This record gives sequence, structure tokens and C-alpha cells, in this order.
Amino acid sequence: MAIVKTVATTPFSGQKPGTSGLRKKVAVFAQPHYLENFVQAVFDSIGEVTGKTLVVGGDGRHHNRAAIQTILKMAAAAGFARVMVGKGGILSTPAASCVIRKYRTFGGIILSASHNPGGPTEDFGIKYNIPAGGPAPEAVTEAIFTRSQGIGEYRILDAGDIDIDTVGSRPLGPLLVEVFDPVADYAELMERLFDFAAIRALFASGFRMKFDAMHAVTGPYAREILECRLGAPAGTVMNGVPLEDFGGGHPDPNLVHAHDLVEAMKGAGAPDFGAASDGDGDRNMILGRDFYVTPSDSLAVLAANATLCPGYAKGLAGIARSMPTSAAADRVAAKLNIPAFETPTGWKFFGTLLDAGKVTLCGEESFGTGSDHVREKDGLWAVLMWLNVLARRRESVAAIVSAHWREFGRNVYSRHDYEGVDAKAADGLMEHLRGLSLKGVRLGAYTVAFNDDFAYTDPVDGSVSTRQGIRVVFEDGSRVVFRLSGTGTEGATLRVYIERYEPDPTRHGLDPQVALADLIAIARDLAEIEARTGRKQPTVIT
Ligand code: G16
Repeated sequence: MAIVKTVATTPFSGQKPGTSGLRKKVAVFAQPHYLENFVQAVFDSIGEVTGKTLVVGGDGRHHNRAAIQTILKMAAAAGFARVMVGKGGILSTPAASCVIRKYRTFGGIILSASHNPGGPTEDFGIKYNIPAGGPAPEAVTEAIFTRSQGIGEYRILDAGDIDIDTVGSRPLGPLLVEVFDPVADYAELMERLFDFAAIRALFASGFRMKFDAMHAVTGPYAREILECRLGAPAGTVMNGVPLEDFGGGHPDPNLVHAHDLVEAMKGAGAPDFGAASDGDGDRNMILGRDFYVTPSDSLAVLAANATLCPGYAKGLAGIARSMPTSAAADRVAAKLNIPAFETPTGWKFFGTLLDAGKVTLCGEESFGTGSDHVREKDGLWAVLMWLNVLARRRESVAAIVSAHWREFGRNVYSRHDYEGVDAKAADGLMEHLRGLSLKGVRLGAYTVAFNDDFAYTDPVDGSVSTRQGIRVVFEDGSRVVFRLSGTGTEGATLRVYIERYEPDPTRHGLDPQVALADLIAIARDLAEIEARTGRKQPTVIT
């Protein structure tokens, strides 16, 4: 008979969830009581858990399996009746959201540091998703943090580890642990949303694709859906085996880190379509042959073509994007005569809009796209939606995006990241920007219309979020935005977002770094980036 142990503990400072959960180095999570304190703080903050069901899974990174064993024993001690665990501890973030919703569980715990590297010296993360399937809103993460700072003990079942690699149900003390196939429910949902017959016909016609799973969680999902159900040739999925350290790579689907895929998409012999997803499967990057689709443009193009997909044939209720994301989707919303919403960075801010039926599609510049089918952004979903559009239009990615720009104009866009900057210097830079009063000031060829620190009042629940990024908006609608990342684990990452609207089709082909050069220089000068951080160049440009 397993007994529950009550273990005395003391709070750890800094258990404050960031943009998407608590992310720290593995060594921080592996120290005695660290994970336990946080999990107990979650269980103490989410209401009555007795008799309820919880979903648990992660992206398979180092420490995933050990953390799951701890969480199972703590869930048993807390009084949960059942925990559903993805086989092998694997569950992509969107699949976790799908399962939470489908089985109406009392939310779930997702173990991931998303696109950050994995391995013994790298990152780990944990977050709680609410019963609606989405990341906990700020009120809940604040409550968890507050509880973690006052914690004095946690409860855990005194039991050995349980098998999480065999599908089926087994008891862990009073808890029923149900190990399930992490792919099946998600794949079934995708079949309902997209025209699988049309995509199968596309592949059968010789269409070639490369999907880079980056040795992260989407490998098994992509193989099942693309290669088994849609008939894409074996080998379409590259780096498809999830590894605890992602093969030493950085599982961030962007032009820098998905380098092999980017190279494979160059030249006349390249595949027709390329895509990648991140550590936990919620991000996506879309490529055509010799063509990169920015996440902001991807959202706009998918919105404009959504009715080609069975799940969206009735049209969209509205579109939401995070503030730093380009306004390309707003132009589509205007044309469709549906509302467009601008939220702070973080998928959690879309939750209320989705729950209230105000929006159908959401997207972020940070390689996130999704819809009301779950409450997380969804990498493979975006890839399948593109495939559905390609299958119906039978044009190249480049042709589809170029035609989109001709119709709507192009929001030329780029993001410059300065990673691993000294945290104090980064805070000083933001304070400096906050102190500027720029209205009416002429900077190069531009006149400032307004500058502010973005604040958001949720139109559904009225909650207010402040200090969400510095905007400098010019009279012609061009803008530069400055934010500090909320997902890093080392120093600070300064993100600079640059955008200009270009209606002239003869200029749509220009390299964004060239087309935006004057705004990039203005942003650098305004923020005194080099003087304050010592950085001459960004580390990543997307
Ligand atoms: C998380 C959030 C996203 C956010 C992104 C970037 O993504 O879920 O909503 O846009 O972080 O955040 P930041 O600019 O603060 O680093 P993920 O994929 O890391 O969970």
C-alpha cells in the first residue's frame, strides 16, 4: 500500500512563469525540491483537484521522463483520480491541448522549453494548461508564482516508477495512469479540418516536400500524417526521431536554426514545399522553392485562403495577431469585413477571444499560427493548411504569396534578435526608450505619429496587461517595436521588429533587409543598441 509523504521545503526565488511557463536550465530543475515546489504550487492554485483527470506529456527533451514520474506521484498524492500520459512521455503542445479538450480533463501539465536547446546542460520547462486547453492566463500564473513563494511542504506518493512506455491503464496507488498513443487523437482532428483527399492527390501528382522535425516532438506526428495518411514519399520527414538533446541542434524553425532545410530548398531541383516545426511542435516555418514566407505573411495568406479548407469553409469569425506581428492579416480581415484583434505577445492572450468565438485564426511573428481547433499554436496544423491551399490552388508557394502581395500590398517585415545581452543593459535600454517623447519628431524620412509602451485590455474579460513592448509608429504606418523576450534562460534577448507597408508591386521583390535599411538604422540609433549592449549586429535575423 503506497503512502503519501509530506516533505518539508523552502521557496525558490524566481519560479515566475514567463511568456509561456517556467523555463530554466536542467540543472536548476534537477535540484532537490525545485520541480516539486512548482508542481505543488500549481496543484494548490487551480482549485479542487480531487477526483479529476489531468493530462501530462512533454517534448521528450532531457529530464522529461524523470519529471513525469515525479508529477505522477504528486498527482496521486494531490487526489487526482486519473492522469493521461502520452506514450514515452511524448505529447506535442498542440496535441496536449487537443486531448485536454477532447476528454474534458482538468487541464494538463506540459513539459517543454519549446524551441530552446535540450540536453543535460540545456533548458527544461513546465507549464499548466487550463481545461479549455490553453496556457494558463496571467491571473493563474500569478497565483502559482505567489504560492511558490510561500510554500513550506509538498506531498508525494512514496512509490517506485511506473511504466509509461506501454499503452494501457495501470494503478499508481489510488491514481489510474492511462498511457495513450500521443498521435491518434491529433491526427483524427487534422483529418476533420483538412481535405486529405486533395492533399493525397497532390502528393500522387509528384509534388515534393521536406518536413524538418528537427529531432523534436513532431517526428512521429509528421510521419503518421504526411507519410502514412497522406502518401508523401518515405523520407519526406527529415530528422524525424525525437532525441533528448534534439541531436545537439537548436529546435527553432527559423532561417538560422533550420539551416539544413533552408539549404535543401534552394535551386531548381529543390522540393516544392518545405516546412519545419520546433521542440514541442507548436511553431512552424513555411518555405517554397527559393522562397521564405514570414510568419506574418503566412497568417495573412492562410486567412485569405481559409475557405478552401473543409474545417474553415464557412469563413472566419475574426483574426487575431500579437502586437509585434505585421499588420498583413489586418488587411485581409478588412477585406473579409471581419474584426482584427491586436494582443500582447503570448498565445495565452488569444484564449478568451477564441473561447468567445470572436476569432477563428490567430498568429504571431514568432513562427506561431493556429485556430480555434485547439488553444495552442500548432505547427503541423499550419503545414497541413498550407498543403490544403497548395492542393486546391495548384500554384507554387512563391506564386501564391506574390499574388497575395499584389492584391493586398506587402507589409515588409523583419525581426532582429540580440541574444544573450547583459540583463541590466537590456533593462536600461528599455527604460531609455520608455522615457522618450517622440510625437512629431522627424527621423530620417519618417515623422513619428506616436510612441508608447503597449498596453492591452482584454475585450472579453477586461483584464489589463501593461508594458508589453515599446512602439514607435510613424505617420505612414511604418513602425519599429522593441521588446525583451520572455522565453530565454540566459541574460536578456532584445527583439527589434521592423515593418513598412509597400503598395508598389515593382518593389515587392526587394530583400527586406534592403527595403527596411533606413528603419533598421533608425531603430538602432534610437535604442542606442551598440552603446548600451556592445552589439554591432543582431545574432538572428528573420
Ligand atoms: C512562446 C509563446 C508565444 C510567443 C513566443 C515568443 O512561444 O507561446 O506566444 O510569441 O514565446 O516569446 P518571446 O518573444 O517572449 O521570446 P513558445 O513557442 O516558446 O512556447
